[in-house]
Amino acid sequence: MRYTVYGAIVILPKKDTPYPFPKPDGEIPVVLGEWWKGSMDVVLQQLARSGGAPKNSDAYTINGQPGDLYPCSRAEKVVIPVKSGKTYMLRIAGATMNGEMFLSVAGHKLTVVEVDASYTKPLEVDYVLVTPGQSMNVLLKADRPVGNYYLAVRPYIAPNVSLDNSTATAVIVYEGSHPNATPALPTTLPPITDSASANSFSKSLRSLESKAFPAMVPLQIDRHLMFTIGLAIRPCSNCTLGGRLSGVFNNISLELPKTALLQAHYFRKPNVYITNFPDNPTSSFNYIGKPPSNLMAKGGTRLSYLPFNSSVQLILQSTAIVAPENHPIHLHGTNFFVVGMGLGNYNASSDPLSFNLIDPPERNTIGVPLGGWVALRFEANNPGVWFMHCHLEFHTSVGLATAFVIEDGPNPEDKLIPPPLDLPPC
Ligand SMILES: *[C@@H]1O[C@H](CO)[C@@H](O)[C@H](O)[C@H]1NC(C)=O
Ligand SMILES: *[C@@H]1O[C@H](CO)[C@@H](O)[C@H](O)[C@H]1NC(C)=O
Ligand SMILES: *[C@@H]1O[C@H](CO)[C@@H](O)[C@H](O)[C@H]1NC(C)=O
Ligand SMILES: *[C@@H]1O[C@H](CO)[C@@H](O)[C@H](O)[C@H]1NC(C)=O
Ligand SMILES: *[C@@H]1O[C@H](CO)[C@@H](O)[C@H](O)[C@H]1NC(C)=O
Ligand SMILES: [Cu+2]
Repeated sequence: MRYTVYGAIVILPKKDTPYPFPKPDGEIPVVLGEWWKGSMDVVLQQLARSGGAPKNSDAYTINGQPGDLYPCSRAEKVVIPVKSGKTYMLRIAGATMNGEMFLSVAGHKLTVVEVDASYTKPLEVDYVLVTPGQSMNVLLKADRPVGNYYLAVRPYIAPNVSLDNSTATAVIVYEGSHPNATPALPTTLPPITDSASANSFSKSLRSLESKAFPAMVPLQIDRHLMFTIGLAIRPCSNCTLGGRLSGVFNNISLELPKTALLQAHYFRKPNVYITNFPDNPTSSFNYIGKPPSNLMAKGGTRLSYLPFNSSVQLILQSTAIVAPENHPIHLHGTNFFVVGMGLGNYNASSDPLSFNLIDPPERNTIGVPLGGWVALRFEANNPGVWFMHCHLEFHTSVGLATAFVIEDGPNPEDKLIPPPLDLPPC
């Protein structure tokens, strides 16, 4: 569970593969976390008992500290020392539980060069949005007068959704400035419910698409999929609310089996899952309009089967069922290209005309716009069973998840490797 995460795994480029931008003078991990006063187990027990939403967190953190705007951590705030004229790479990791975070540095521009470990065309911005599960490398040039500047994060929250709305800070301290001098707060951090800023940032990213780092966007599509995303209600006899708020793709909330999905697939164990996840919504309605009056969803362990090497286009369409929200959807096992993104209902005849098949961003987690859709493309060439889920911890824990079963290919290197000899028997 991410609430125990205190650091980041840093992936460095190979020695003979330099960064496709001038080597920064320093690299600074910026791990965004979320913190509850008290035991996380109790929060989870309360969630299970009520059937509703979990208790909001008490703070967001940067490298483990909430910073000056909370009463508790003034002495132990995170200080990031910099020298005038130097350029630093902030390695930002979104390890919050439920908060999708806007991040800005007072007085400074940020230049995004990498998202989810894939290089981008340099993008100069006043703020970034980092959802749980996303990572991002941004360059920060120490080109302002010597002084102290806040790096601040606060969440992007859908209207009518209750979430911790506090602001965490770290202090960027120029050499020659007093560490206790009062820093300036960024004026560029978007307001908490600012969907336009969230969407415009996500839409501005482009793959680097260079000779050394080409964007291998699938052009021929073998399989067209469309999954709606949202919340719904599932029966719950012993919940205090009488039902359980659940997360759904195509109206199906994932029920996790006792046997691991990958194990069942590898050993061909029957009756653990069925590969009949619907390729399209089973009922079509105005997804972004007034939700249907029946909020009930189905449960099931239904997965999507993909023959080896099929190229897939997946439309993720948000719905307004229970509450419209931006859901950060994360796919395991392969990256995808975000070839399209828009507001409203996806239109299969007109929207593909504006797809970017040249330099779309390559990611593994994408925030699906509140009241909108994204179009993703990927090659199913990594055999196994791969989870796809909303990276808001609450939503994934109540079933906003499914998985792709990707079959082995013909060559030895295209086959799923056997489990380790010490795989626990239960
Ligand atoms: C938020 O709730 C109000 C009152 O229930 C409603 O009028 C409004 O449409 C809701 N907004 C969204 C985005 O759902
Ligand atoms: C943040 O949440 C608190 C408590 O829920 C609320 O009183 C306050 O108005 C919220 N602030 C903003 C900026 O939404
Ligand atoms: C979802 O499934 C439930 C249970 O079968 C059904 O009652 C409901 O109408 C479905 N909702 C949608 C939006 O398809
Ligand atoms: C898989 O597809 C790639 C091109 O997308 C092709 O080069 C490769 O030969 C295919 N592999 C198999 C086993 O069909
Ligand atoms: C989809 O777009 C086409 C072309 O613009 C338009 O004729 C059609 O009405 C649209 N469909 C829907 C459901 O809006
Ligand atoms: Cu979600």
